[in-house]
Amino acid sequence: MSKQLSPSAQRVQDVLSQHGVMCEVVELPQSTRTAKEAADAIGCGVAQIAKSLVFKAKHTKRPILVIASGANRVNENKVAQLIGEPIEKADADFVRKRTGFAIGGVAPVGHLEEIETLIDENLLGYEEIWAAAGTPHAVFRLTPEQLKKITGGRITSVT
Ligand code: 5CA
Repeated sequence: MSKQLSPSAQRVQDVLSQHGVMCEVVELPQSTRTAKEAADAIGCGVAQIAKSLVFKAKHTKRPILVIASGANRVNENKVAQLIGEPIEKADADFVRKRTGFAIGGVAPVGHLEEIETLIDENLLGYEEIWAAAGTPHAVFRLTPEQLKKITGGRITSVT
């Protein structure tokens, strides 16, 4: 029998189930707070970590989610071009208020509101990727196709 998930991780698990994807959220004793820590805990390459980064659009103040390969640095100018306005880094408070998750555990789904989402095309180069599941100890494995399906994100170059 699997252990009970913490409330945030369970929220992510519920959303995954609602989408009909067979993904299982796992809570690890090790920290998965950063892409590097998650890769070490899982035993995968850091590039296979789908990190969910929240930015804030400068004019409209809306959140923008960029799901990037853990190996990549997001090019903010490119994201700005794609969404049609400049962006800035979101602070911890903004991230929590708009997604419902704390930094280090932001999942690609299960946010408090619908968030425009861009997906790093480099993630499509892997059969299996891993994403955060609501806490800095929770992750789940999925395919790039499943990531596209559950987020409705636009696959594009963000680096
Ligand atoms: N759980 C892992 C992936 S499985 C994870 O969340 N990794 S991450 O890279 O997406 O999350 C860490 C990210 O949070 C950093 O890349 C950074 O963009 C952001 N971050 C870290 N500290 C802060 C901070 N003080 N303010 C705003 N953003 C931050």
